[in-house]
Amino acid sequence: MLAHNVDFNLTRVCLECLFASSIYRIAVGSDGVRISMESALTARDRVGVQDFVLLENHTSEAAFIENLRKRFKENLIYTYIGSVLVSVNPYKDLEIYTKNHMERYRGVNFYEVSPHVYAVSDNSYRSMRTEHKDQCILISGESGAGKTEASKKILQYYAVTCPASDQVETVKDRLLQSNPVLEAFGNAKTLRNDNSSRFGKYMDIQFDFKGAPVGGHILNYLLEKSRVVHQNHGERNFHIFYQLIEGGEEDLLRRLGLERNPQQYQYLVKGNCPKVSSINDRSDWKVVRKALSVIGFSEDEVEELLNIIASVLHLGNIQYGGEDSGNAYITTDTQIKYLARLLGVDGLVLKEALTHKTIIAKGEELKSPLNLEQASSARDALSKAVYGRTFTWLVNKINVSLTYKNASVIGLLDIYGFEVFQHNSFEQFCINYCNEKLQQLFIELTLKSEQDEYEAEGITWEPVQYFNNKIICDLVEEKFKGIISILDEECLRPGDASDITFLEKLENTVGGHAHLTTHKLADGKTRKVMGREEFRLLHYAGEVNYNVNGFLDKNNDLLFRNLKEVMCMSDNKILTQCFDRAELKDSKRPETAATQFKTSLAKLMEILMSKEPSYVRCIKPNDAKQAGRFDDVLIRHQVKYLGLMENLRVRRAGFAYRRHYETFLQRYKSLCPETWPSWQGKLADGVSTLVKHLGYKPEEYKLGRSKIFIRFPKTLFATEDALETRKHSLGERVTYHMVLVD
Ligand code: AD9
Ligand code: MG
Repeated sequence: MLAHNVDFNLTRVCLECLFASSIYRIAVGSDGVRISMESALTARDRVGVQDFVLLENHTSEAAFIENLRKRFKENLIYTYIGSVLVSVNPYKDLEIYTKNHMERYRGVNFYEVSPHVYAVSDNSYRSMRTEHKDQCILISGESGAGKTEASKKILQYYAVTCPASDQVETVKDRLLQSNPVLEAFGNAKTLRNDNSSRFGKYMDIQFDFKGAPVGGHILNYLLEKSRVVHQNHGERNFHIFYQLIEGGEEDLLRRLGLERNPQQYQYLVKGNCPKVSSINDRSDWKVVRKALSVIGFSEDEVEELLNIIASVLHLGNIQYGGEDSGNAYITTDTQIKYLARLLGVDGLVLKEALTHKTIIAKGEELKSPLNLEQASSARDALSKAVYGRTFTWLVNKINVSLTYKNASVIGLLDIYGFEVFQHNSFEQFCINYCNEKLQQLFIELTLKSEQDEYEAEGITWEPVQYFNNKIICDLVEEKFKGIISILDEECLRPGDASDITFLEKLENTVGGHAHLTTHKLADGKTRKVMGREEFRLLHYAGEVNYNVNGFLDKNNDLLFRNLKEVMCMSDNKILTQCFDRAELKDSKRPETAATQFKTSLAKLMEILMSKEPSYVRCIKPNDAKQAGRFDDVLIRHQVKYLGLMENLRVRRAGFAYRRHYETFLQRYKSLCPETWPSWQGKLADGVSTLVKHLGYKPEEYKLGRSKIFIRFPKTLFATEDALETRKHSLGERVTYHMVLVD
């Protein structure tokens, strides 16, 4: 029996026992240990139940949310649905992540301790070790719900509790230090989260036969590159730009030609939000610099990396003028001078490439001038490409330093949650498609593992009905008829293809689909206003209107050939790895962004399917990023789209509780004269004798090969209450003993 909320300094220990849902207060004083017990009912009233399957009214969303609220008030941010961990972001530091806490969860059975992300971590670790099966922990939830924090806590848990050695220490350090680096380059302040991950991340942690972490590997998904050149009001560009400007040493900034004022840079002023109270760019800069050297970046590599970051800022400050002919010319020669030096390219060639485009037609190279608008978007396309590819290079570099090994693995998935904004674009379309895929996986695997257990134990059960969102995944990804195919077709079609023709094609091809509506197809019954440039998808999590503006450009993600050529000529060693000359020779059109994403998601699903999953479902309690605020409407919405009620239904459709015979008998043997003080025969017979004595009706339970399955929580509660009465009659000493052996 382990505890949470334990504070030895205060000499007051509050133990919450999961199984009994009772609170045992133990006062540790100079006179020894005193134990008092709140009644199970009072305790349940105050702190709710630790596992939603124990809720009396399990179909009620209101009861579900009430339970979350009670626990949140008591700073109990974790609750289970069976083995799924639900976590509510406390928006304050809780004293529940100390080394003592880690020790408490180490090697202890999932159900014997209070819900915690460490329990999930430990459970996966032990399953990996004992069952020799690769594991993965899937962390989901909307922006700001606490996914990245949860993934960091899991990583820290392994770093602290797993066996160590000198070589392992290096890997542990690198694994841990990869976080600040990737966050600096891949996270940004958004309206929803001051440290929002703008890329998806899947990280494998590899363990050797002794269970020590010996390596790792990171896969990154769809960085939100558009942020490099544009930020909405109240948002920022990626952290690294501000860190460099605020924290960079004087001579470094001088070398890079940068001023210590973010407002000087066009790419940093769009959101009008250079400073964020919760962020200290200067000290973060130090952390990142240190992390880069721990990971193994040489000074030269860091220099080249920073040259690239500074170049992006200079690119943003390139301005154009228009000739009478309409052709664009560059008015800011200083930027070109800096860029030529930092990128290691010829300034004149770069200047030319930023104002002209070349195309190869019939084997001949044709050059034509760009107008103002075309030149600005060519410049922005270059900035996005340079930043995006450098980010991928960074991930690869970290991977090399983590030395990939063929070992047992625990994978951590921290990927963007479902997003619905006022204005939803291509990025939200991709992110929400990703969430459809994960939901599909979640439903399949949760149901499957449940069914597997019944099968293994020889228990018959009625499969539960659930909404299979495969229909939406197909709508997005099907060959020829799926939205991505239609979008790609428009991207490839020469001539008058535009965002609007894409929308029209959607109407003509999938207009009749139950999960897609457009303005033209809206039947008037729906009250939500829909723009003429929008299509609406009915996702499993709700309706989202997508504005098609920019879909073709973002999907094409094109960079003019001559700009690529300039980058290939760069002296910067990172850029020469990012821009390969072979790309220029390849006449095949590169895959579109959506298709690349679809392919990488399919691979991710394969990886996840091959592992045993655990889930952390994160919930954001309010939009104000404030501690102590529990916003009902917001939470209800998340409970709905995370599919938590469905998850609970699936879990409850079978049997709410299952326990190994031995554990069950040990706990309740005192309730039956034939099993008390000990049972000598077969465990299954002992359990059978015990439950018959307790008056369980046949429909209330089933006996499997090694476990008893109890259908309703109330059966368990009645047994618990009987136990409580019995404990009182036996006296506190026995009670204490029984708590500890549970
Ligand atoms: V996003 O999809 O990347 O925009 P996340 O990753 O879900 O989002 P994140 O983990 O970054 O959210 O959490 C947002 C903020 O909530 C953090 O910066 C912390 O200030 C706060 N947070 C989250 N989890 C915890 C926690 N367990 N304890 C304390 C927390 N604070
Ligand atoms: Mg995050």
